[in-house]
Amino acid sequence: MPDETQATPVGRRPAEQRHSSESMPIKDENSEIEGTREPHPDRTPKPNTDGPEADSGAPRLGLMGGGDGAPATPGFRFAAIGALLVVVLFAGYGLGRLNGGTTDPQAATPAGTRQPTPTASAFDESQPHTHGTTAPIGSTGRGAAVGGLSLSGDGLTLTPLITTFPGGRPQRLDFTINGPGGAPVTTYDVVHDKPLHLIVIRRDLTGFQHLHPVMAADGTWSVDLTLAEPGVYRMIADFTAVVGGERLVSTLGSDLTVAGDYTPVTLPDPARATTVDGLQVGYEGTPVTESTQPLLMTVTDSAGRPVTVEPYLGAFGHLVVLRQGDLGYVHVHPETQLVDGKVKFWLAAPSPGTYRMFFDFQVAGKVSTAAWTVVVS
Ligand SMILES: [Cu+2]
Repeated sequence: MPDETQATPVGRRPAEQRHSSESMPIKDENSEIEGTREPHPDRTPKPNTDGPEADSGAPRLGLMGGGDGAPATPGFRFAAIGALLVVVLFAGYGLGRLNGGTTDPQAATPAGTRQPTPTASAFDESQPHTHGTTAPIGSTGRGAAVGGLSLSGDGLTLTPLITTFPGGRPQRLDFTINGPGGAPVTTYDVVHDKPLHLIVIRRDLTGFQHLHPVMAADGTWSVDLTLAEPGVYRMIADFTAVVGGERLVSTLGSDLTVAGDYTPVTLPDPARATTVDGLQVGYEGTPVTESTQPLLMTVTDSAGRPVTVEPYLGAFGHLVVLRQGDLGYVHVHPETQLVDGKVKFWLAAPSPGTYRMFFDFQVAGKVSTAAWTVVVS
């Protein structure tokens, strides 16, 4: 893996170095990406009042075309299903990778999804989808499954070698994903350009980081991690392990702690627009539990002029949605083409509740993360 070890300045940074937006650069000696932290809400720019138009009209469920070049998995074409986008968004990363559509034989499993090899091609990373559920979108009307809530699932166990961190300075986070026999898994599919995606966030939904640890030959994943403030954090590993020829799409989570006085930060109020790195980012659409709805993200410069959103990690954006209360996790990818310059996701909310949505996107070669609070009724 490339060694990109130079610390970068605060703010926007080259895409190849990181994924999230926030303000504090984290030097990542061993990871390909640098993470930064989301600003605390009290430092979050005020929402614009002139955000995106209210909505996009009737949702049109349909096939999305094209490939984003993501996957290693041979191509099951969503198109083949020919029907309403079934990708169920929202279910924890796992399944999203989908399982094809209309005939999912298994119930969704939040922590892991077993995908026998023959059906591994049943999903296509190039299609909009959610990682983490096996349920076809809209099949139940009961919302999407979430991932990241358990240390184990489907015979895999997330095993952090250390879970206590000092506040405000980097420490190596090492962990393994142990297979059914106990030994660390060493074979993973590359999904969206990476074999494993790691989300770290404090329990109050501040300090979001999206990192890409690097794996040693023995299956130990490592990344330098800085947890800025005291509190309990959640690490969520999102990956597809290959075990005995089976592909296990999983999102497993563990707590990490920083000793000290913890003062939970209240989430910012719900808003449709925010500002990050000098860009205005808004969204249209309203997530509900009963159905999968479109969400369209618009990025403009500070003067409100549209800017060009570029592909990043095999897609025009990455949407991580975390539920307040348990940090239930959903990771969604957008349609493969921009829609009037907008990045279009499809999402079904897992339940009523309050969520924080994090949208990673790239403009002019640099990656930013916009975040919004969303209340689903
Ligand atoms: Cu990632």
